Amino acid sequence: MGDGSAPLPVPRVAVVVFLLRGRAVLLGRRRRSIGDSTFALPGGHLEFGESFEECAAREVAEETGLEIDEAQLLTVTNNVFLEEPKPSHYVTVLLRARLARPDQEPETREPEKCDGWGWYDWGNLPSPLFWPLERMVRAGFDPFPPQASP
Ligand code: 8DG
Ligand code: MG
Ligand code: MG
Repeated sequence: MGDGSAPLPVPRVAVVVFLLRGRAVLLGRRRRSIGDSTFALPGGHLEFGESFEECAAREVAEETGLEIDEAQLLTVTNNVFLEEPKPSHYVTVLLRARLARPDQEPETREPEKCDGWGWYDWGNLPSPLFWPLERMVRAGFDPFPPQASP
């Protein structure tokens, strides 16, 4: 800029993960200015040079201590948060993954950012959901792989 004014805001890339266990997903109650006290997926900002899968594994490990496996790209959403004190815009990349070790339990590694993690049945999700997730659920989005026919 060079004129002393604040830099113009730009869109950022977020990577978030539907971590699946049976018919449940991992959600945590946010402690952030954006979406405070709503239930959201683990995830965060894509760092320079990372693949989506690397970012997913890093963010899940940083936030929950869990190791993920079989990460797969699902979809991307455009999320504009204009009502926030600091307006922001995220292009959010969503992946699904499984636990590398199915007996592993989540830890609250960033208690200043999240109250704690829990497994929630897809048919009985907690409320309120973080609105980008709420919007996907309302639209009928299903993060589970198609069932193999018997
Ligand atoms: P970092 O410093 O660890 O990189 O970031 P973070 O503190 O973990 O960021 P975050 O807020 O958890 O995630 C970045 C953005 O991703 C968030 O502000 C908005 C967007 N986002 C969605 N949906 C979801 C979601 O379900 N969970 C999370 N965590 N972020 C989401 O659009
Ligand atoms: Mg993070
Ligand atoms: Mg996060």
